[in-house]
Amino acid sequence: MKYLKLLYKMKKTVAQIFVLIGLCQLSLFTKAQGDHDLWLKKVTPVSVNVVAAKKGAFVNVAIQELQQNWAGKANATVTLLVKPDVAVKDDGFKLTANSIQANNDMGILYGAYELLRRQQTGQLVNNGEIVNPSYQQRILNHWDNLDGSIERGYAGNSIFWKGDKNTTITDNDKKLWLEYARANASIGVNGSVLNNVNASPQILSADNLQRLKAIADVLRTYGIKSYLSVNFSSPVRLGGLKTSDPLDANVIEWWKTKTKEIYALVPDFGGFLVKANSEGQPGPQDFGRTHADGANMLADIVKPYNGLVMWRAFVYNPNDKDRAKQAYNEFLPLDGKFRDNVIVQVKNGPIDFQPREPFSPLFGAMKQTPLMAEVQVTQEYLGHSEQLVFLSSLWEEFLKADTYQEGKGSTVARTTDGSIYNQKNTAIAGVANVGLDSNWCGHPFAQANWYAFGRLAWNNNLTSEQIANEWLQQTFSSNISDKNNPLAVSEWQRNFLVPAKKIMLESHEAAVNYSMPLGLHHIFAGNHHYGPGPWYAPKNLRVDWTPPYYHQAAANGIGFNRTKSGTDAADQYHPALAATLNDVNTCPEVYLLWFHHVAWDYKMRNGKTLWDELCYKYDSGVKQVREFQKDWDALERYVDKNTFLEVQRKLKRQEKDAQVYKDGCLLYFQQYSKMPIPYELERPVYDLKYLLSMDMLDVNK
Ligand code: GCW
Repeated sequence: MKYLKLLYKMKKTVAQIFVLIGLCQLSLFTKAQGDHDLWLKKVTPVSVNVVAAKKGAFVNVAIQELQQNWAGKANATVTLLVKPDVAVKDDGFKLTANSIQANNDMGILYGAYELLRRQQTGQLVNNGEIVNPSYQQRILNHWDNLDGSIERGYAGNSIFWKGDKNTTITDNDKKLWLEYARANASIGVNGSVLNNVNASPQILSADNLQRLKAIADVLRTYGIKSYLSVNFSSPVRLGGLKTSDPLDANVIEWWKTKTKEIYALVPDFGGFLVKANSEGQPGPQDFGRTHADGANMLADIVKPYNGLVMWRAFVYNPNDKDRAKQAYNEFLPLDGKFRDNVIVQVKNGPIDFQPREPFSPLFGAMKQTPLMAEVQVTQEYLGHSEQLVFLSSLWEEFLKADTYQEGKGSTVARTTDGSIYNQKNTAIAGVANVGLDSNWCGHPFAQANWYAFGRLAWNNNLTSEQIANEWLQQTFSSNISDKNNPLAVSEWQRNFLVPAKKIMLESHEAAVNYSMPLGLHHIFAGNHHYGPGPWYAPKNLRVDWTPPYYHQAAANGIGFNRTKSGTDAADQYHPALAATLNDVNTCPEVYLLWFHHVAWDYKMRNGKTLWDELCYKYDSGVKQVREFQKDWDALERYVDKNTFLEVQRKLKRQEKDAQVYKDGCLLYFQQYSKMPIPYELERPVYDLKYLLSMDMLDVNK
């Protein structure tokens, strides 16, 4: 019944939406949009005949997409069939070169995007190929504030919220939301949390819920569910109650009424995301209750509506000896205590989206509670939207990391996607990098991170190379001189695709090298996290917000001792892995200073001292960026002028940034190592004194 009503509502909006879709496609012709159209470049379509027995809303969108973007055989007939197939899971589908079969309408639309992607990237379709999603919910988390600003957003203000103007909804807003939804659907993203996890209680005000409805009505066109982050003390701060204790009857009643109000406006509302008792946010612990008490209270309330509660495990308090241990310590004892519509959202690493972290030990360890990984698409710690860093490599490394929890091969991917544990709900989240900038993400290559998140959420087995290949081809192939000429195509692949892909695939390691190699972490400049700040330690700041807490540099060496003789964090991993990590001789060197405090003259496996190796790593990071600059310049004739110049300019800045990192970190650490920078390496170009007082965010602009 509820579903029927929803369908009715959808039909009502379908007409409006089609006008909008038309508008948004038209604008591609009327306005030079630069790279606003992302990887969905407008093509001159080849004619195609699409046949569908039943035409639901998403099937109609699929037909339109196929007709407008077909790049397969001319005059082919494509059949769309909604018919269950045992091998097809959720909104997956079965493909041939000219048919799509799926369990539901949405599967047909995903199938259409896949078929088009194969055509544009020259990948063959195997007859009867089954393409299933790894996770049921593939969600972008927007850290958008109601005033329009975005926490850790580097691409302009929010596309959803506008401060005072939150109540006016323009055609332009709707057009943008629709384009956003289409881009997401094309890569398989099916959910958006519309506001910051540091949530204002006002998000649940009547006005803002009207706006939620307006957004949800548009996003639904492409199968995107809307979710909200909520503030745990909303009953007090918005509702005027005396307490927000999750076990208090009035509090429960308040949430029930609010939830009812939301579902009356948005019948397919996805549910709540909660950051509780973390970084000053309120939570159930304020009332002596547990995270499970808080999550379960909300879960019971959204359950009748099929809603989900995503409860974040990003918790740490200033008094504990090791921040890296805290999420595990707090959440593991709660395993099995959550309702079945709660899913615990865990950041990929135990600390905080660092350039490189080992995976959080919660993955695989919580066996009776579904966990959803949270990765950060926005580049808080990886150069904002100034630096070219392809994050797919980081996420691939994370998803493929072995937890050993159920024997060898228990990768993070498999512990979260239902292939090892029998989770009822599976999901993954990415902190969005989308804003009002005309190219959405700030840096042209930051679009690739949005793309990669969606693709990995759909298929956690993809390689970064495959993803880079796809993205580059869809984004830049309009510059092939003649697409029908195989020679021109292979020339483009050789001279553009291969070198551009190389830059992307090396970019993450380069960033690690010039910022935080060998397991160093969180040695950023304070607050904005752009640039180095190993020295940053204001007297009044809690120590776990200062870099010296993390690098522990001293005369006797550098690194955080998390072994048995230190904080013992390594023992939070499965014994098979803990043994490897605990032993300095077997610990992977990429995590050396994460787990060990090591003497400056410690011998690395290549025979160099730790100090020399550190110098080499920083130096190689700088050199890699210089190579990217050269490689990029050679691609000029294959890229439109604006994009070419913008990337060129940003790479120039990235090179200066890398130099600042290298000089800042090495000169600062040298005060403790008292060893020379190997003479064969280039000398620092900055003075430490200058670097201590400069702000890289301003200086290298
Ligand atoms: O990475 C840190 C950020 C905060 C963020 C927090 C979190 C939304 O510096 O800006 O707050 O993590 O994930 O909750």
